[in-house]
Amino acid sequence: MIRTFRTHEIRKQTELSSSLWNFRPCEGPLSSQNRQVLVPSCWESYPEFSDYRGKAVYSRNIECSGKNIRLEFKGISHTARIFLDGEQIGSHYNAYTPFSLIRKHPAPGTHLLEVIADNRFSEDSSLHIPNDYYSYGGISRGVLLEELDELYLAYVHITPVHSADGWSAQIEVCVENLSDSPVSVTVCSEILGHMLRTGPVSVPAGGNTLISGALPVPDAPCWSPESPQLCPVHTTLYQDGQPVDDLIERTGFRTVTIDGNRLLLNGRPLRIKGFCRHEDHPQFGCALPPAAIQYDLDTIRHLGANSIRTSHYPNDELFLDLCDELGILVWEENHARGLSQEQMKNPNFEKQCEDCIREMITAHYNHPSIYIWGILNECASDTEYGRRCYQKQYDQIRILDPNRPRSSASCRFKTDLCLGEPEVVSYNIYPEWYVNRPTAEYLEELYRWVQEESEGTGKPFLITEVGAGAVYGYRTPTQVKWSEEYQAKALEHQLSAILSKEECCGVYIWQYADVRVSEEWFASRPRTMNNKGIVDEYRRRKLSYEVVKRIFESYGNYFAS
Ligand code: ADA
Repeated sequence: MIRTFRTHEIRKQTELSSSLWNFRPCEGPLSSQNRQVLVPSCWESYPEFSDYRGKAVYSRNIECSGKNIRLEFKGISHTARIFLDGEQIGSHYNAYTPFSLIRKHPAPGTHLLEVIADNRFSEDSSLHIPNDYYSYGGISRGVLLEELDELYLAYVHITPVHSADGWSAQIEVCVENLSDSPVSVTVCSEILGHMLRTGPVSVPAGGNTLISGALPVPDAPCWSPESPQLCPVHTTLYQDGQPVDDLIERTGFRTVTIDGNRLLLNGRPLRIKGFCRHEDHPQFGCALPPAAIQYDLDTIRHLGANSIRTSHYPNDELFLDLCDELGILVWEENHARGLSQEQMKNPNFEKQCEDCIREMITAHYNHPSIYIWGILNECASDTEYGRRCYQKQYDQIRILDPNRPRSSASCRFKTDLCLGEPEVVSYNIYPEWYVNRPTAEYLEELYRWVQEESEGTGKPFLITEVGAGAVYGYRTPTQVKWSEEYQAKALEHQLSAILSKEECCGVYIWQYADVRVSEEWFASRPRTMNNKGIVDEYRRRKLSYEVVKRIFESYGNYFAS
């Protein structure tokens, strides 16, 4: 299962994941051994590979008819090289964004597909570094094999627009032409029986053409956390009047706007009650199967939360499909955590961030659950060099998606230089954990600085991390740090102070579940885990679970208008 719905009726699509592949490490004593493993998976889930950091080869045969083929990889952790019959046909950096490769007219018959995945740390990798989460190895998300004619739909982006006339959909279609001559095409998009026909339009040889149009959908149902109604969008590509390709997407008719210091969802002032969640599990690494993802979403809703922050990277599309269907709001962010100015000066940093943002927004644009794009969690936003990097990434997001607000989770207490560009000001704070001060006092001092001395004055103000550590099962009436009692007490104080502050538009708890961290972090992370989950890595509830549930359930999804 790669998506929760079928994305093609015309295009022939074969799922190469949910099947066994050959696996062989490239280094070490086991490199002579071939074994069969299920893809998607992380090699840390295979016996003897729980801490393997290196390269490995995944391989399998594929059958080709002689038509063009398109291979889509939803995520390979963390650097990939792709080979067909021993010839490299592509490569990709970053575990958390999808990429695709086209091979024109492979000979009919059986071909050998090989993927070399590499999860080593090096100067070549500016974003996957030893960190307070684990960089796994493997083909960690779905793989698709598709057959294409000479023309195909690369993507279809749908923007819901609400006006006095009701709902309409702004539709942008990207048509690619694989042939050696220009071709005239027409496109038809359908939503709830309403049809938008555009063309004929010429698509240059070996190039692409963007085709846009507005489709009134007056009877569109509204998407909201309370009523997450989704609409299929079926787009068909025609050449000489014949259908040659199609793409089925989904949209949710909702608006996200800013009004003063409020985030509005469908015109109502939204209160965020959320969790930061890593894609991490002791049995599956970052390759959580659908049922494990669903379990987490059900638990987060059981806790009275309405949002998840994809800390600190774009998530699997399957996760986003489920959030769309369950009405869970998503803060999705590009891949970065806690990079210093020096680390941001890695020569690969800017391109690797730019690629991640482009791939994230191109692939995830249509998900109504995503209400905001985040960048550069706790990076060097207090330096002039850092400010230039933030500005470039905010500019890139504005071009790719002018309709969603932008933000960045900062830890630069009263020194942040990057609050002028984003629409929302967000901070990670740890009073009563890293900072031994009462939450209400610490929060008020930060808020006053933002309003009176920063460029973030008057903007929506969001707490994107707050929490405390607790080792599951460590119980003590003395309530010392790392005990479950301490975490429950700290979160009671933190959440009460933040959610009772009317100027604050919400909170994300750090974090949903305990997660594995890089071995280099052992000194400050008991069990070499980040233990700030309100459930442990096996999703066993800590004492704080009921505290969070009680407080979250005592606040609605919206402020009084
Ligand atoms: C930071 C960071 C998180 C996590 C947290 C912690 O806020 O954004 O990824 O490391 O600190 O547990 O200290």
